[in-house]
Amino acid sequence: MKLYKTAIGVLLMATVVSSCHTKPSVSLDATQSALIPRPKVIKPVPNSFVIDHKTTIYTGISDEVYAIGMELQAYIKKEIGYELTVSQTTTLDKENSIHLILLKGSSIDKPESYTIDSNEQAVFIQAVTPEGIYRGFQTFKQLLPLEAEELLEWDGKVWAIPGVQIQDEPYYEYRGAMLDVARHFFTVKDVKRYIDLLALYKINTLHLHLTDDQGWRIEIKSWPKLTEIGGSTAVGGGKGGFYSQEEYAEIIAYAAQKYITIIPEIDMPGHTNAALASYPELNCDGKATDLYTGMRVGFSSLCVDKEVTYVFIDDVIRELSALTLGDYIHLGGDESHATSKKDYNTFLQNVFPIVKKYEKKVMGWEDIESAKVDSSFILQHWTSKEKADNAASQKARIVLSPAPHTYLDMKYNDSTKLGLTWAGAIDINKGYNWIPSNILDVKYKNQIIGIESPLWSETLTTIQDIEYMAFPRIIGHAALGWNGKPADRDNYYYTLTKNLKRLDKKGVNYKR
Ligand code: TNX
Repeated sequence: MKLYKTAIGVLLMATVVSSCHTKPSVSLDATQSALIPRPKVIKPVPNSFVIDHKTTIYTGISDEVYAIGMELQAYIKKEIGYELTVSQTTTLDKENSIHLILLKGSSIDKPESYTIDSNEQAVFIQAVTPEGIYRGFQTFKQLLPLEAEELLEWDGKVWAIPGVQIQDEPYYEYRGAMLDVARHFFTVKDVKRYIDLLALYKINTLHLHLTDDQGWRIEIKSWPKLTEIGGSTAVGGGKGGFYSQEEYAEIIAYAAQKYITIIPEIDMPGHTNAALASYPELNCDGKATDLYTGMRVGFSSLCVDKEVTYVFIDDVIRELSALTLGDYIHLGGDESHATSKKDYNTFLQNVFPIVKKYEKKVMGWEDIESAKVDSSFILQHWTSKEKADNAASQKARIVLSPAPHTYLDMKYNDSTKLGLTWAGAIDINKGYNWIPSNILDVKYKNQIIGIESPLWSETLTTIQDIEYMAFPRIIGHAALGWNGKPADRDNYYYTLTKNLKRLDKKGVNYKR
């Protein structure tokens, strides 16, 4: 028996069976890995799989799975320096190999389900979709110890994944984050960094709040002033910014590689001052408003009676749909206090068919239920149980973002410098300890498709701010979405604390 040299090694015992050329036999305990979200079934098996420089990754012929194999290769290279061979084939030889296997149909039925089997000889990550393999790859990374260990009498670093059989699938199909890039603008690089972090916890949707009173952040070629004027500032009067369509497409493609769907939101008829300041004709009185850099809500409205309003929306939805890979366009619809109830419903009934015309479906905040929705809609609950229940009674599918649990822009506690307070403080416990299926009337339980964590950016200006407010609370939301309910609290805290060391390594500015 040899002990590893480093401190964490105290837990890890290894037997060097023979010379330097044979892999050491290592026995790690899979139940000690800090896996978040927790897989449905974990069965430890005795012997661990040791990665060495001769380990080969087999992906089969699928280009998508091969791309995941390449990402796995890059990860191992970065962590321990071994550049493993990635073979776009399958093999019967199971010696010293990691297999990403795309199954054809099978008892695994949800698209993101996967299994991991690892033993002394090989590791198998199997799923019926590349997406499932990708989710399994995230678990695989969490199974690996944080650091490769220098093992005495072994020529090189030892990095081993515990022997284990895992069967896993998500409880909810929709596990989302929302980022407000309108109140303050965040660069493509910032958004990619956020995507990287979300993917680690199997979040599969990123809703981008692209427009609001303070800024219009997506280029619309047929209405260029939206970004020229409307994108030129931000809360507090900073310089603003926007994504060109090319940059936006780059974000979408980047997210897609991590099996994250981007849902764009163009908020309307309220939250539209940036558009109203850019084009006078969108205002009922024909006069452009001033740009707005404050934090009030509910004062702006598109002009419901003007034909040009719908020409404008048609152009925006057409250009945006052409860029959108997912099925949904989010129309906002919240806090339209400057639009009469009647106008609000008329407006939305005019706009819904435009989204349909471009072969997309409508997502909106729960408020849009008043305009009549159906099962093709996703409505997002944030504050009114009554509206969310009404939406569900019209057969809409529901994403839960109850503000008192999921609003990442709420302060953790009184001493948090960033953030707002209107929905109350949200500490780790408040964020994690709630049961999604209890939020709506119980008869609508099956219409809940998942949860989403909105991060409004009135008070946030940097990626460090984003990281601070999102982490670690969003990890709890990701776990809730995957597991359907919170785990035992002590167990969760223990696992979370351990897991956060991975974020330390990435330099994430999470709230300690
Ligand atoms: C409410 S949540 C809003 C946003 C604000 C947020 C601040 C929702 C649909 N609307 O306009 O940014 O509160 O927490």
